[in-house]
Amino acid sequence: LDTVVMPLPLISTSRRERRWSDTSSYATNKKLQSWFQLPNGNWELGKILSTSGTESTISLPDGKVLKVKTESLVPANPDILDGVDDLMQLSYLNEPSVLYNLQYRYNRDMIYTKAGPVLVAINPFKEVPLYGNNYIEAYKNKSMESPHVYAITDMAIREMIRDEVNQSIIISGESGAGKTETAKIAMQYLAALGGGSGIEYEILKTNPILEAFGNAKTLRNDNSSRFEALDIVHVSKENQESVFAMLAAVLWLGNVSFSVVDNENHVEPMEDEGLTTVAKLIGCNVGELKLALSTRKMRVGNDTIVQKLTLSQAIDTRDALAKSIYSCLFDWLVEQVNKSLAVGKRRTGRSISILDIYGFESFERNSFEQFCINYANERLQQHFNRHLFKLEQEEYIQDGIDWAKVEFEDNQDCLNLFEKKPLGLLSLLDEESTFPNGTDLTFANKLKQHLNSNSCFRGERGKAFSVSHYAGEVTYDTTGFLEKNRDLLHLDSIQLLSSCSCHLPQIFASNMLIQTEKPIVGHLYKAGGADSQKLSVATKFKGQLFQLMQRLENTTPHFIRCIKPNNSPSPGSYEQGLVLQQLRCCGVLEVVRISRCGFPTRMLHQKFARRYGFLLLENVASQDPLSVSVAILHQFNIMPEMYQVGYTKLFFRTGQIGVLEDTRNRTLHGILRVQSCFRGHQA
Ligand code: AOV
Ligand code: MG
Repeated sequence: LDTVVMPLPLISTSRRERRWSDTSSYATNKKLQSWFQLPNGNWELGKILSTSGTESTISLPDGKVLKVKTESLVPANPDILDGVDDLMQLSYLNEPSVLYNLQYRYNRDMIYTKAGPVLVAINPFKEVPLYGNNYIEAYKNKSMESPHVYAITDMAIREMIRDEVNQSIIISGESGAGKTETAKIAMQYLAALGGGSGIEYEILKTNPILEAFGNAKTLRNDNSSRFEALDIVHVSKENQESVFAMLAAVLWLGNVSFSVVDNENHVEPMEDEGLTTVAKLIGCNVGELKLALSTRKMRVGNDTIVQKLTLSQAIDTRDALAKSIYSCLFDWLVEQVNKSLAVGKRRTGRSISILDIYGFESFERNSFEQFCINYANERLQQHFNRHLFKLEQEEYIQDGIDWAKVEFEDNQDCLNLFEKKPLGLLSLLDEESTFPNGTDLTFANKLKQHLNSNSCFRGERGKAFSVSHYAGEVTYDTTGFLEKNRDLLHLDSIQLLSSCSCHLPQIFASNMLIQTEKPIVGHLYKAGGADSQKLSVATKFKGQLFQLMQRLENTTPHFIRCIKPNNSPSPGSYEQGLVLQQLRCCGVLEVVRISRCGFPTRMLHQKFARRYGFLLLENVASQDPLSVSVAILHQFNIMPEMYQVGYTKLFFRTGQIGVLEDTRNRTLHGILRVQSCFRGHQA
């Protein structure tokens, strides 16, 4: 599943490429180094030997001399800027320069680079000597400042304390780019700051449990040491037994086989060891289980009809049952872990959330799963855009500071394609899922009929359609969309599970049905006395996604962009085209451009005056916040080009507030020391 096939970027003709290069302002002249694009798309550094008219002569490192169109050359940075640790420091900001800078660092195991406020992390696919206690210490006491997950986590902690606002660390990138590893590295830092015993340490320890259950491969290697872990999060011995009983039930379900029982090809499960063991494990009788696996109750009007299942329907039902036991079990575990972490813990009320989700996926064949995953990534991308481009610039303009707008790639059209009602991908999918006669083909045709006017949509042959995502075009095959969206778990299985007497009944009871105000998909199901409907999978997914986004909106975000340098995966290999495509997707150059001319740090006049006012040599207690602020700026010699005074806030370029913070901290520590000396003296 990890091999991702991405369309190769059209490097020379892309619209973005034009905008991104600084060629227009570049007057070519002798001896300058310049980027030249080879036919294979890679960039090569050449020396300009001469320029006449629209043509230039360049020499490549291998000695070749070429005549090329001057306008096709892209300026290279002087050697002294090789491998700068923040792309903001590049004199020429263009794609080949950025690619080269990242590669230069990558080759030296410097996998982290700042792109303004964003941390770019390139997957090393090998162990790199950048982690552990010595590094953590160095970042903690600021003796080390090169870009790192530790540094960004440290910043989140400081800002949480300074601004009294919840923080989030949002990690994105393609599948296999290193998101989960990065999340663990961030947690490592938090755990170390907690002194090895705090809640952060326990959170870190919950990782193996969640990973073991969240990953089908490890499930097969279930072993006693993991059993590393259930004790730590205080799952009782009895519940541990039940957890393993449920896992066993899932495995045994796979062994249930069917035999044909009539001449219409209807089937029933064989009454063998598999069936009886499952019944025993989940706590129902064999007859009930048999019925649930061979029939389907449907409500038509006021009548209930019982439909017998064919082999393929029965297999689907069996698998759906296994999957739902597994997913309920997982939800239950997450709940236990959360409960265990909350018990008796001191809560400060402020939090740092670390978000690690599945990355953008584009395979040769893409189905409903990729559809959901890529939709989620599209939302996350919008969050990124909103924070780094839109809100940022709106704030400048609102507060009346001098500012020339920077354009960015907006993905609102694509989100509309998914979310618009009633004519969007999700609505149409739900609608078609409720039609008894709806098929994947009628669904595909409906999309083509209604969505052709959206520029992000393209109908393909047969049952397929394409979406232009921010990260590239993906073609989806609608085969199986309707069934997957309806969710194969039928009423009979739900009833079976909610009535069974297994040892973890709370696992099943509540998770199965979600109560809503109006029916969205399917029939009205009645269970547990309450009227509830089953939501479609896509609608549930969208709901969860919106909740997530809402939570993130209330935090100060810190972004980490993980990059996969090759598809092999192997250490040391850096494929320019692949990296470039990912950099374009997440708008790295635009972010750098904004940050270079932007003012990322800002503070209300009042807060600024309160925070640093006491450092002033003159007494200004009676003055208004703006005057105090200006006095502080003067005393600390902050240059006029380094800040702007807005109507309500002061805006600073990167790094400026650091000097003030340091002085403040030193002064405060000094005062505290004096106070404690004084107290010691008294005692
Ligand atoms: P993902 O989380 O981004 O994919 P992972 O974090 O699982 O990707 O990383 C994939 C593999 O890359 C890991 O198993 C490691 O072998 C390697 N790797 C990543 N980061 C590092 C690092 N800092 N140092 C060493 N090796 C690393 V997905 O969850 O599939 O979207 O769905
Ligand atoms: Mg992952």
